[in-house]
Parts: sequence; structure tokens; C-alpha cells
Amino acid sequence: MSNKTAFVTGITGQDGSYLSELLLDKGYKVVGLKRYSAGEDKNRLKHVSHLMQNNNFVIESGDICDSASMINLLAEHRPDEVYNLAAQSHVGESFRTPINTTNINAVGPLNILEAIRINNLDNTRFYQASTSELFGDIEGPQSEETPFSPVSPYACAKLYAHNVTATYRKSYNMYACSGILFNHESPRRGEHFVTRKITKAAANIKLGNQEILELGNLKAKRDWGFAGDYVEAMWLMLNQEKAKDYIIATGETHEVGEFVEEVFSLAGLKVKDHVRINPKFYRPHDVPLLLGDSRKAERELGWKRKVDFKKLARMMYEADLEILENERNQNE
Ligand code: NAP
Ligand code: G4F
Repeated sequence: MSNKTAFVTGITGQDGSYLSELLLDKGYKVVGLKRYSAGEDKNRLKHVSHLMQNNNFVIESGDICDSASMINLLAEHRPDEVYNLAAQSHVGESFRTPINTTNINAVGPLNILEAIRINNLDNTRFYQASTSELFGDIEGPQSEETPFSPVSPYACAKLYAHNVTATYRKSYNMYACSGILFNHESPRRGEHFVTRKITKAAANIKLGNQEILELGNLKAKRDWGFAGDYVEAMWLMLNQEKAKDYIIATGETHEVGEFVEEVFSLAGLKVKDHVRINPKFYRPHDVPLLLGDSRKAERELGWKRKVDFKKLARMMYEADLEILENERNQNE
């Protein structure tokens, strides 16, 4: 068992919860960063509520855009590993709030790197949540050798973070790396992302709570994996002899429309009866095709995905159906 401390930003998000579970299982102390909100915290922390009784799990309040809070928290906890998962992670939203997205996704990681440097945390290892969105409109399959060509404010900001992470590795001899993760989903996925929007709507339609699901571009292709598999790769990347960037993907790609078909057939529903296109959900520029080649991670880290497309769709649909049925039973 480890007696290391990990500092995890984005603790209220999908990946923060799975990564915390993995690290606590390995014996780490986990310090999770949560930003202040005037509203109810109970719902925001729902994916980590089962960890709250664990003495090795601590929540701190702060914001990666506030460099003072990063400097002070890292000085206090002196973590062995920092995982920067915090982001404005919705690509469509980044076209509506480009400046806020850039502050969080580009300046935020820089604040953390600077906090590590200023505090002389020479043994602290840093993981940056990079993304397949960096490839933009470059044809797949995409590997570590494929050039980046971002097409959204989200991806432009993430590209800065990716480059500045490599710059700190080279300039200050820091163990700092970026995981270029392709789309990964789970029952804990935010409800505005397309997979979760589809599984929740299908469950609602099945139960008679909803009639129509409105979507945007059904032709875009994504390489979808399971978040639980992907957080393992983050840990592996920080526990090697040398810091390197890796692609994490399934090597399979599917149209958004195929995910709809798969989930609606699980629900016994006809797509044409319930799904409508609403141009409101189109983006000014959408990444057409993501298909990752993660052979380097398989070879060097021994990482391999366990959950495939059909299993993922079923896991998410069944979880949403169960949540909605429980809610209905409680209201009866
Ligand atoms: P997520 O569910 O959207 O979680 C994002 C987290 O960031 C939330 O906890 C959010 O907290 C926090 N956050 C936002 N702004 C912050 C700030 N200024 N200071 C501190 N915390 C802040 O995202 P995810 O799916 O877990 O993804 C984790 C990371 O991987 C993100 O960086 C994302 O861009 C990247 N990524 C994700 C995927 C994917 O398919 N999931 C693929 C590639 C890369 P609030 O609750 O306060 O909003
Ligand atoms: O689920 P999405 O919003 O995910 P997107 O844009 O691929 O981004 C996710 O994966 C990235 C990794 O590649 C991460 F970096 C990022 O943080 C995030 O986790 O959209 C997937 C596709 C897009 O082509 C979108 O245009 O689905 C299409 N889509 C069609 N209708 C929709 C909708 N997307 C959303 N969110 N909502 C719709 O109604």
C-alpha cells in the first residue's frame, strides 16, 4: 500500500470521482479541490459522497484560476502527485464562453505548474488532462505522432496547457505529463454530454416522462471508452521512470447516431418516433472524426480498455433507468 498524497482538481466531476476511488484503494491520501459555490454542495459532491467517511479523503475549497489558492494549498499538502482534471470541459459551451474557458483550461494549469515550482516541490509529479479534441479536423487514426489542429476555444486552451506542461518538463526537469484521452463516459457523465443526454432521455421516454429527444450533429464520430478504465491510465502515467505523453483510446469509432440506435434498441424504442434534430445543438465547427491509436500506452504502460461500446451503452442506460425508477418509487 502507498502512503503517498495526491492532489486532485475537478473532484466534483466524472473523472475526479473514479480517480479518487482508485487512489484510495491504493492507499493514497486524496486531497480533492472543489470550487466555492453559493448553492447546495450535496448534489455537486454526489459522486464522492460515499468517500466522505474515509479519513484519507479530504476536500479543500479553492479555484485553479486563483494562483494564490493554488500556491497555498500545494504548500500546505506538499502532494506527491497532482492530477489536474479541472476544466470547463464542454466543447459547445466554449464557443459561448471562450474567455472563461481559456482562463480555466489554459491559465488554470499554468497556475498549478507555477505553484509547484514556486514551492520548490521538486518531487511532485504533475498530470494534465489533455484531450483528443486537440486533433480537431485531422483525419484519424490519431496517435502521439499526429499533428494538432484545434477547432474550438476549448481545444485551443487545452493545447496551450498541453504545450506549457511539456515546457515545464523540459525547462525545470519536472515530472510533468499529459494524457491525451479520447472521449470517456460513464453513468457519472455530466448530463449535457451527448451519451448521457441520450441514455437519460431514453430512460425517461421508456418510463413515459418524456416524448422527444432533441440532438444536433448525429454524423460526428467518436472513440468512446469507459471513464473507470481511463483513470487507471492517468495513474500509470505518473508512476513511470520517465514522464511522457500518451494517447488513451479504444481504437473503435462510432457515429453519434449509432449510439442513439444502440441505446434506443436496448429500451425497445424506435428512433424515428422520438428523436428530432435541433440546429441549436450544432457547433460553429465540430470535430468530425476521432479514432485513437493507443498502442504506445498498451506497450509501455500495460494499459488496456476493458469496457467496449455496447457494454458502455448498456451500463449507462441501465443506470439511468434505475435512478429514474428509484425517484418515481420515492415520489409514490
Ligand atoms: P467534468 O465532469 O466536466 O468535471 C470538470 C471538473 O472541473 C468539475 O469538478 C468542475 O467543478 C471543475 N472545475 C471547473 N472549473 C474549475 C475551476 N476554475 N477551479 C476548480 N475546479 C474547476 O469533466 P470530466 O469528464 O471529469 O473530465 C476531466 C478532465 O479531463 C477535464 O479537464 C476534461 O477537459 C478532460 N477530458 C475529458 C474527457 C472526457 O471524455 N470525459 C476526454 C478528454 C479530456 P464544478 O463542479 O465546480 O463545475
Ligand atoms: O458529448 P459531447 O459534448 O463531447 P465532445 O464534444 O466530443 O467532448 C468531450 O470529449 C472530449 C474528448 O474528445 C473532451 F475533451 C471534452 O471535454 C468532452 O468530454 O459531443 C460529442 C458529439 C459532438 O460531435 C457533438 O456535436 O456529439 C455531438 N452532439 C450531437 N448532438 C451533441 C448533441 N453533443 C452534445 N453535447 N449535445 C447534443 O445535443
